Amino acid sequence: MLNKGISEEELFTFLADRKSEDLDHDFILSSMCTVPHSVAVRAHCMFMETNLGDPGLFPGTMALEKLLINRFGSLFHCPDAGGYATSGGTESNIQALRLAKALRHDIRKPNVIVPESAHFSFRKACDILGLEMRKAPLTRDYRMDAGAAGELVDRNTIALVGVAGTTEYGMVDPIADLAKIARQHDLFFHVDAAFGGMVIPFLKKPIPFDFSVKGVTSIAVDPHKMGMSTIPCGCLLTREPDVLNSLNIDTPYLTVKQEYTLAGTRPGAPVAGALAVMDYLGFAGMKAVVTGCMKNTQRLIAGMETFGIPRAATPDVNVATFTCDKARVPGPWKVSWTCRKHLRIVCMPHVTLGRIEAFLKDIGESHA
Ligand code: 0PR
Repeated sequence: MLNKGISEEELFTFLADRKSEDLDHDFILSSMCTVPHSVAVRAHCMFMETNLGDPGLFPGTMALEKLLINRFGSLFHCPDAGGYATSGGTESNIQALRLAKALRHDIRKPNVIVPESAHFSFRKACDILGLEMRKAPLTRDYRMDAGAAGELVDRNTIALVGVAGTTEYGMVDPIADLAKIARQHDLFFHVDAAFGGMVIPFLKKPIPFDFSVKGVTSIAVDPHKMGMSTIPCGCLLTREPDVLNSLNIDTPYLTVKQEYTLAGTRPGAPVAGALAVMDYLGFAGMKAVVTGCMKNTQRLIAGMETFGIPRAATPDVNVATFTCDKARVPGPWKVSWTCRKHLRIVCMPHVTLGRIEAFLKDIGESHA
């Protein structure tokens, strides 16, 4: 801590200098986050001091969280779904497995089955919760092999996880087949739609991944990814509105006497931000955003292939992957690389057609 404070001007000059060292979004092609929508920023600023950890003090903000969950419930074909706003996909996934475990406390050595492509947050969840994580292999198109997943089920299995919009390849796992397996074995079935939840419903041909599929127990979706909200905002939804109460612990001196959330203090600001974007854009506006991102993804894939850089997969959502030599990607572009060493680009809303063309021009030159 500084002994004596510094002037506001000195302070903000210092902060601005540090901020100027951050990368310009114009060149960020690797991120699943984006520049927040202007209405999200405005709403966020309005709710800066709100704390959903003690909701009785902020009943208005609490109503917004309820509304946000209702919006997602309706979008995911279960208007009565329960849920709450988390800090993102990691917390939603941890809480989903925590819930699955709480519902099967009779099982002493519980295991969960996740696809090999599952986000690393499941590793964290299993560590914290003391669960054995069984990885089901993928089929050649990078989707979870439902048959192989079924073979991993035994009497200690408490949950099955499918991903709708995988982090690395943008694929949707065979949710309907997995749901069937979950129903056969009476398993908790969590769908990680942290990324795809705000993409798939707006596709030309939406792939069933949500509560319309019988057997889906819970869904993770992140407004701070394709929902263009401010960070941090995720949501965990449950088909049964009250099932989260099995995680309740006593919170005697708060305005609510029990809580099932993981975080204590929880920001209301990004929740207001997330709802602001949804209500400002509506279904039609969100569909336009997703249509643009998907078109840009297709343009990127077509452009790369004309340079002899083949796609690694044909994605269901706006994540494009390629077989490409690392040395040939010019700076200052920021791309990412999958575990299987494929070049990965996420066509987020800030990655406009103009940025795609600029990237194609640069990589085309480096391939000439
Ligand atoms: N589930 C899926 C399918 C994800 O893709 C992610 C994150 C999570 C869960 C976890 O979400 P939180 O990070 O919100 O807890 N996917 C990205 C990733 O790890 C997140 C990300 C975002 C990474 C921006 C980099 C970046 O610049 O790749």
